[in-house]
Amino acid sequence: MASRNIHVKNEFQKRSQARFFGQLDTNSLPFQDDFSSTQTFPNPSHWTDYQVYVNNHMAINAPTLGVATFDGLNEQGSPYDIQAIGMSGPSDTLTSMAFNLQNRRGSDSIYLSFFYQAEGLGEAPEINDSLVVDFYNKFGFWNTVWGIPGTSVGVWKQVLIPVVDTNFLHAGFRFRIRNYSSLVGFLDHWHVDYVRLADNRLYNDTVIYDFAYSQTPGSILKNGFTQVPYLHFKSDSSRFLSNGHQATFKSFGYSTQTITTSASFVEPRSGFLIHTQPLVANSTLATRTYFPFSVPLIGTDSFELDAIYSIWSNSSVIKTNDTIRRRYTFYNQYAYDDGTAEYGYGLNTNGGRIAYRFISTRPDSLRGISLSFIPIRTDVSRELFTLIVWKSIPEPGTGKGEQLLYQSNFQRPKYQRFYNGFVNYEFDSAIAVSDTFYVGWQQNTDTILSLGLDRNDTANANMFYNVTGTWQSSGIPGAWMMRPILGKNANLKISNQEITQNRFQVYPNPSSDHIFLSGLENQSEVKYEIFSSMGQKLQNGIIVDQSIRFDFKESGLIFIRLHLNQETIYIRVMKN
Ligand SMILES: [Ca+2]
Ligand SMILES: [Ca+2]
Ligand SMILES: [Ca+2]
Repeated sequence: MASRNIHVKNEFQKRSQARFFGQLDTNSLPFQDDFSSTQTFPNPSHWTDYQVYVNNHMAINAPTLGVATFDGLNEQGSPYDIQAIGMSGPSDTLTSMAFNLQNRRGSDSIYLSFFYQAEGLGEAPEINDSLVVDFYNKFGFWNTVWGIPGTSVGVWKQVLIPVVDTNFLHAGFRFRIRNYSSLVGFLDHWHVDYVRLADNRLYNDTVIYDFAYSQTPGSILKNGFTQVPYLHFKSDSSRFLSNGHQATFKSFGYSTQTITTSASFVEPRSGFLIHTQPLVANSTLATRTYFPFSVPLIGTDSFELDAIYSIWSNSSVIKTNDTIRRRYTFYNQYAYDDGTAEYGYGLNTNGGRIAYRFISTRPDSLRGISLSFIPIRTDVSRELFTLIVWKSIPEPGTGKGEQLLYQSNFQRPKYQRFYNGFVNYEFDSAIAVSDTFYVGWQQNTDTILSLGLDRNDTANANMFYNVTGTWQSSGIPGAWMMRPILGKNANLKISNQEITQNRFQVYPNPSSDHIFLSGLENQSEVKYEIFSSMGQKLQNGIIVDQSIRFDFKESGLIFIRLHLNQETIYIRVMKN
């Protein structure tokens, strides 16, 4: 699996080496990073490597927006060594830039601190796994100064480590956090947040001062949908819109203040502001309710909506955690999942079946099923299953019969190269569906197929499995990453930008002067255009060496439109 990504890896190595030799480029005290300024990769102006996964969905109740997740996957989202079953070894490393501590003394009382959580919504690290901290000494060696064995106790803890030993007080001091884990995949998770290195601290200096978002805001859609087909939404949006939703922020350290927050709804391709709603209230009112509004349908067959929540306060220390986004897509799928897997789901029984219930608000054509398999423990891409569509199944307690609509034999799990990629399984002919229908499979193996399980959402009321001959409700909380594809249009291109961003990784993001795009290896002559969030064209050209160098000054959110062989896609980048 790794060989497909050699070019990407070379780019990473180049960048890592450039950082390593560019040691003039130092961080200064006080230093803090709460992983809210970037997605997927850590901020390259603070860190010299790219192995941790920066995200906002793997931890439970993170201190602030964004955590660095350590697991058994490398920076390309592939297992370090899928053959090394049952072994624990060094996995992800997060290394700081250098700090010049040459003229510092022990009495400066410099401490490193950070918060960590084991497991979260992932898989608990075992006792022979660990999270460790190393300091780089003046003799050029790494010394391990702290470590903790794996645990399933998932409470957030803060650790403070003194930097007083004179061996560490030198011009090229660096620290790194790393983990030992299973090397075979998406396992043994640790989450790290709010890293601080500062002087004049005490061993009990645990209080931070900030206002921040952490949790994903509530949904504007009801019945657990994260995506709805465009024409279904258009025909009666009131069947899908909730009667108000909530977003919660956190206050750290300060006494009560008046805090303004806002919810804004933006069409991301054009930057068109559809609706905005400010709220002014006491900071103790952390959970705020935003009311429904009419959603205009922009576009003819697809539409996206970004809900953007912001905190407006001069007391907020880290500004990048003052804004959180949630995206809604209206195109050709129903979805209960948020597009990010926290866990793998599967049955270990040959002949086992799963069925996912959907209720279509209008008669439509089912074109296929979109599935996200995640690499975990074993590569199962040679195993077989049968895709199935049912009109009805005997749900527990209903007495209904089983009625098959379609089946397609000899399917195999296919992986996308990065986290959370979906693969479309197209049917050879469209299936007419209306009202209730079920999509799922029967597996022809005892091996767990590891379908992505989104644990930020729960759709268990719609999830059924059958290993004994009797259909039962699935009790493992979450939402399967399985989506029916509906519509007249047989062209199954995916318009969801989140997915696009997973197919085409962009780094660094945010960036000030250039970006690299991976995932374009098989494309020739890719033309691009760059637009501001207001829709103004800033630059265009042809992509050379999978990179784009910006030659405009505008900063903020920009959109890059790529013209590929079959499709046109948009990628969103934050430019500094
Ligand atoms: Ca954070
Ligand atoms: Ca903040
Ligand atoms: Ca998720």
